[in-house]
Amino acid sequence: MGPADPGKPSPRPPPHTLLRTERSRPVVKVTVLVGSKSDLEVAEKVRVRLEELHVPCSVHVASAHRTPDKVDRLVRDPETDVFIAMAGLSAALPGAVAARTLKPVIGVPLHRGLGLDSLLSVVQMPPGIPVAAVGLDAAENAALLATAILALKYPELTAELEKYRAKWRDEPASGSPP
Ligand code: AIR
Repeated sequence: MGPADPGKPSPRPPPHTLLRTERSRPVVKVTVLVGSKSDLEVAEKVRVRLEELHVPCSVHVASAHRTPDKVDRLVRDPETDVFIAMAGLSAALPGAVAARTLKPVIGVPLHRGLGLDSLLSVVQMPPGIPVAAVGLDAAENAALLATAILALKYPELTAELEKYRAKWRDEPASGSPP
């Protein structure tokens, strides 16, 4: 093969192509777990943002307290690179996931009771088992942080994050996500 023509930009498949298997099946890179069906509204915000960033994800209801076996099973998924776990009240789910994997776990405390209950449950992990905690109900930041972690392995996702930041710059007065 000869040298690339410097005048021509090298063709680069879009990220969603790079994140597919040979059989063109999208591989789930982010597994989102919520403690209850009542948490699905926040999970949907994560899913939509990840989809816009071309990151395949799957969402599951699995509670650290009510269905621990299901949490066990989901954490064993070999395709997942990053977990996002969200729960309200005594929010053990992010910690329960982190206890079972060496992969990064993002914890989203949900504002169901006091707010402080779930926030401290997610933030105050014991030394040795880290959870990357975002703010209360912070679906947007959870999706972006997951994408930033994935971008270390799939550098094309950096371009997606740059596009996202550029939208903030274009609409600096708006407080809502672009
Ligand atoms: N939860 C479920 N199992 C353990 C916890 N901490 C949380 C859910 C939800 C809240 O309890 O994540 O935010 C209330 O759940 P439900 O099902 O009663 O609406």
